[in-house]
Amino acid sequence: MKKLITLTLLLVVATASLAQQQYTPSEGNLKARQEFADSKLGIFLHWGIYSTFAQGEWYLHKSKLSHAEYKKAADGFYPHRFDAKAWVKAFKDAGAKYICLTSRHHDGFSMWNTAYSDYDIVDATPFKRDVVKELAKECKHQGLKFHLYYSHIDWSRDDYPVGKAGRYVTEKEHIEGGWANYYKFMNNQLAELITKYDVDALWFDGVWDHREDATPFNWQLEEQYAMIHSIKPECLIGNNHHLTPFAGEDFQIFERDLPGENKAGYSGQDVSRLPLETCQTMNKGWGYEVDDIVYKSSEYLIRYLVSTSGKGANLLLNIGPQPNGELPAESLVRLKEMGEWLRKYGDTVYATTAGDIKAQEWGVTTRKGNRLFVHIFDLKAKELHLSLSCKVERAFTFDDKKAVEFVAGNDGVTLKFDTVPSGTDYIVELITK
Ligand code: FHN
Repeated sequence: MKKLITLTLLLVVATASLAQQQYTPSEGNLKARQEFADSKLGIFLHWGIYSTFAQGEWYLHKSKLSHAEYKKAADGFYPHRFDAKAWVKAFKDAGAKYICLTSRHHDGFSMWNTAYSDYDIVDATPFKRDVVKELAKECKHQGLKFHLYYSHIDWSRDDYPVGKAGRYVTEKEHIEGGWANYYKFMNNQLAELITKYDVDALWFDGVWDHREDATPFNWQLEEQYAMIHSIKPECLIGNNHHLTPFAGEDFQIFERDLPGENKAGYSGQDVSRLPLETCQTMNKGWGYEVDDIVYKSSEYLIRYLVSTSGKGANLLLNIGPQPNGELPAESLVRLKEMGEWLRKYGDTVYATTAGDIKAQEWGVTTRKGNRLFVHIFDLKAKELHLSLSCKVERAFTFDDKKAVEFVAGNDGVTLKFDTVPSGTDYIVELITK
């Protein structure tokens, strides 16, 4: 069985990498990729009718509620404190350059006024406001890129072919012609999203739902991606399938791990040459959970952002908005503190590439042209040896431009400090040749 799964995976990966060579992104797409790669911080928003249960976005699955019962939440979804302008301002002030909102998560509820279902925020809730539209408009107004999460899984429609995760919640096991119908539905919705809201990127999730099928499941992604790119060639496509990118994808996603790492258990895939993005939570879960109150500190999140940049990737940092439309107070504190830090030190992060030295216990490095930024998080000594293949011409603290003494050797330089560097991120800038 194991052999069969490995073989299947190999086949999928081989087909995907072959097809990847065949996709030619447009000029506009390449430009959008570069802008994306330079942007470094995005805000992920898991928000839907599941928020009303305050038990996370998998509540329908976890509770084993019937869908008919779960659906009643739509009639109680009235986020009267939702204010797109205030949300986007908070994200912008935090230093984020884009947002990614769950337009439709696995529960199948659409957060926009879709023409292809009544199970949406305008038709099925007393709120009757199209939050995708309002956020798209505000992002454009305030200069942030607008990305949408879209689940390939649907736990509410009978025509979605039941996968691993939906067995508890989908009443029908299989209906003839289901996939063809569902695929058409998704493509209609995707075309609608791109045309109505001028989406900058689509973020897919759910392919892993059929990973354990005995016969490989054909998601027909290539046709779907081609359809998206035919409507808007510069719309970036990413897929959280936890594999190396497939044909037609424009960036690579990592979940809860930095590229090349696998502490959370979702990764292990090769790191591609596409722009990279790591999604991570501020607390534990993605969607709002009333008891999920232990948040990562701002210091931790700043260091995580810098470490993500050190790998040449973006951080897509998640917030689970409350059912009343407010962002949790704890997340606002972190946004504010990250923004303060980025206003001072953003130059060492935005538009940088991966540093010359891989992450060390003391910290990480980022690079911009001939400037190499040494981010020291935790150093116990007054000296720091850096193995470098380039020459260092000058070294100074980023904060106050004070010269830092350094001794050049055969394999790099040793920085010498008067006192042990301390703080969230003690940055030394090296001018290199
Ligand atoms: O099942 C989802 C989960 O709810 C969440 O959206 C995350 C975000 O990366 N993606 C899936 C798990 O891989």
